[in-house]
Amino acid sequence: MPNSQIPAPVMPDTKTADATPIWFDPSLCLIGGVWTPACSGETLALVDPSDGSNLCQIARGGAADIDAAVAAAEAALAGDWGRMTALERGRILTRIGQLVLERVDDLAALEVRDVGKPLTQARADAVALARYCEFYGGAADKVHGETIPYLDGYTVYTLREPHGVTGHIVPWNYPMQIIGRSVGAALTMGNACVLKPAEEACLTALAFAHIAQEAGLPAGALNVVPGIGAEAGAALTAHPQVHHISFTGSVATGALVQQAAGKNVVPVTLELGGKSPQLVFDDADLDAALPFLVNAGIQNGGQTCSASSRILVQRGVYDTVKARMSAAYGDLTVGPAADDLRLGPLISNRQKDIVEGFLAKGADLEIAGQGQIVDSAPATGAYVRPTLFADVPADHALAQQEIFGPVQVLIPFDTEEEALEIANGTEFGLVASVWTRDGARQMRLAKKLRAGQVFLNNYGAGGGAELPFGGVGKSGHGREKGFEALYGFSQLKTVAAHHG
Ligand code: TXE
Repeated sequence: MPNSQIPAPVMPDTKTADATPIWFDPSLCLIGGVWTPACSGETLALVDPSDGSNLCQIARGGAADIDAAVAAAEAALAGDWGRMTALERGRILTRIGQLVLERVDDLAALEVRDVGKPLTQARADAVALARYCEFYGGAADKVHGETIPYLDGYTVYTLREPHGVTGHIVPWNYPMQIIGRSVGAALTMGNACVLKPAEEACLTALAFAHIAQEAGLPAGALNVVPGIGAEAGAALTAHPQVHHISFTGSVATGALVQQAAGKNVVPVTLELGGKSPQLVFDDADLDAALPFLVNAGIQNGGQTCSASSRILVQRGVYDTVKARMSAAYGDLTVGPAADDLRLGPLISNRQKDIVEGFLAKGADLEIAGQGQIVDSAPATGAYVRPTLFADVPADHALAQQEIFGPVQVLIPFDTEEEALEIANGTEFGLVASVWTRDGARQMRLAKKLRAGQVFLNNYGAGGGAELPFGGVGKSGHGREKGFEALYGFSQLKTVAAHHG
């Protein structure tokens, strides 16, 4: 179990010469610009999911560390960071982005070991982190208030101001991307951040903080406290001096975070995953669709909030799509992240157990396709075979619940109305995609699909930093990415001057 507390040594020697070069001490928190052990002195083991070995020890931060981090953030707001102009903040963000780009390989190497992400996908995440910093760096001085025509004798204008101290609780599936979109946007608007990375994977969060320091981010503008969710995470969300909370994770924990924030009456942004569908109509360009149909389900081992776990196919092309996806699944290989296959291990054996539990629930269903785990994959790694189920009833557990593993279901439909009803028929609503050449149908469905993002004849649109992202229903609320995030990480003040 990745969360088990294992006291010192700080840098275990379980890795040989090919071990990840961790160029910083991973057992420390960053508080007020100083790298320091957790107040308790305790550490947690970080596990390499490719083989189950101990990678290193990280700090087991707790309430006292969160208190210190929040105080450091308040001091930064009262000091250099709080006085900085938007242009200066933007320059720092841009510099962070440049340094991230220079260190893409170093960051990717950390993620390969820590998350079990195949190298190509880990590199893509590092590039995306740089992109968020570049995008927000450039946007920093382009977000502004407005003047409002009002009564005679008044001049009214609005100011966009930071919330103050923002809390960021990040999961293990895309640490770099989620830090980029959340911390990047919060810093851009002049907030001071306290980041609590996931206990399963936090090396790139720490690396990012080192890079931010190198880029000249003032002390206390970004503080990082690794630790267990119920300890450091809960302390952060309950802290009365935290003025905004951004959370990405499970529905159950998201509900706890919202409750805690509610007690202090602070806004939250919740991104809680989904059961995102792709709707394939008879007139779809199947050659274009096929790579997206499969990849959107198995990328990062299906551990993606916007994974497409439901493939809805109109009857006229159902057998063709099933046969082609089945063949594609036959080509999928799973193995150690360093081998850079299509799939690496899942994040942990705990996650593997969850996914295998879902596979067991599908025992009565037809398996239309499965990938292979390569022989060289250690038995101690968290590997599961990607699996495609066919003819799955829309109300089946596999078609309703988030699995967070490489599992997709094929669901046949006859009419557009039926497809819409099935697509909107879960408690989630993160993203959805429609494959059809019929322009009117595209427009109708784009309006009626219950989702925060809709893709027409594509899936994910490359995940651009520019595109507002977030869900409806149990997928959460609030939007990250794009300018929308900058509005979310700021509050509007109206100033009304009476001058006669
Ligand atoms: O999530 P948690 P877990 C889903 C996915 C997965 C399931 C469980 O279905 O199988 O959640 O994963 C912190 N107060 N997603 O257990 O518990 C925790 O330390 C404050 C979807 O990892 O939500 C970590 O940093 N924080 C998802 C973060 O919350 C707490 C990504 C996520 O952990 C806390 C990950 C508490 N009481 C999982 N308890 C997505 N939307 O992409 C935990 N945390």
